[in-house]
Amino acid sequence: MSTEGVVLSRSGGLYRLWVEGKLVDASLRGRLKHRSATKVLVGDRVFFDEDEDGNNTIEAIVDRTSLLQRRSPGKSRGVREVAANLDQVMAVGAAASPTWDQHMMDRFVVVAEASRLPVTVVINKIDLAADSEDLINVYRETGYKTIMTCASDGRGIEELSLSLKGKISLFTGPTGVGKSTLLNAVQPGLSLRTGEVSKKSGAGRHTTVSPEMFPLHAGGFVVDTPGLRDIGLWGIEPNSVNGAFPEIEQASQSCRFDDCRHGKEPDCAVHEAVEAGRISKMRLESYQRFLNEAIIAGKTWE
Ligand SMILES: Nc1nc2c(ncn2[C@@H]2O[C@H](COP(=O)(O)OP(=O)(O)OP(=O)(O)O)[C@@H](O)[C@H]2O)c(=O)[nH]1
Ligand SMILES: [Mg+2]
Ligand SMILES: [Zn+2]
Repeated sequence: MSTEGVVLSRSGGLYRLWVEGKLVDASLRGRLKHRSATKVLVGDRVFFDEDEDGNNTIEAIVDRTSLLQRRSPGKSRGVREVAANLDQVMAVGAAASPTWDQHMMDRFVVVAEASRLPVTVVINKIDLAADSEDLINVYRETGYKTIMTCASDGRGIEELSLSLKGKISLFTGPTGVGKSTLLNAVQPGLSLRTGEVSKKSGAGRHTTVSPEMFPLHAGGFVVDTPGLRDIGLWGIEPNSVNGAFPEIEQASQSCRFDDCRHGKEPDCAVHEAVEAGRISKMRLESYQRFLNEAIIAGKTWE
């Protein structure tokens, strides 16, 4: 008789499963170890058997409802599968320390869109910057769900907890922005390791080393992941890029040309919206940059 469990984490060949409120360690059945076999990921629902010696072996993976993938930056072609069966992605940035980088946030949003996952933009460390409200407004105006947090004084933590309740959520973003600290604030018993931001470079130091999922008392699961320095968009469908910029898509309906790239074309409604302050100039820059990346990568692929 097989038992069903959820994969919380992996360490070498050992998988930690959550089985009706208990932790169980299991390894893979031979055929699941093959290179061509589907990799077992954090968030996967699996069936396992226990032998007479008490060793647990994962026999099968249940069909996934979603799959979050990411690409390395630059030209390397590896696609990484990050986690399975997620309901949503929380893209976390810091208002300061490390310095806020809107293009990077836009990238994380595109990556979630490309895996067809709903994304919430979280801006943490609002205690360290006076302009946090301006940073988040850019996303509020796009229609994305947004949350402002301060893990150190608790602002926004209740709102964050509420949006995690009953769902499987993955935290992603640059290193050092406070993903693990936020999760500790949501559920203090988690005791996740958190790092110091280097005074010199202002950058974090990769305190979290591999994706790990945790059950929430309130219901649902959260996945903490290691921060990324950069993230590639090659091979991503231009449509996924479009999907991550709903405000630009909407305005472009009124451009004179159907195929307007919002460059130097006349009567470009997107440019008009930027000039009128209704669309962020930085967002348009991200959009154009990412579309170029996606299209150029698509061409070299054919
Ligand atoms: N001032 C301030 N510091 C914070 C806040 N949230 C986190 N920090 C600090 O930021 C540093 C990095 O936090 P982590 O939680 O380790 O960051 P992380 O995003 O998990 O980093 P990686 O695991 O490397 O991806 C720690 O020193 C935290 O104490 C906040 O809201 N305000
Ligand atoms: Mg961390
Ligand atoms: Zn246009």
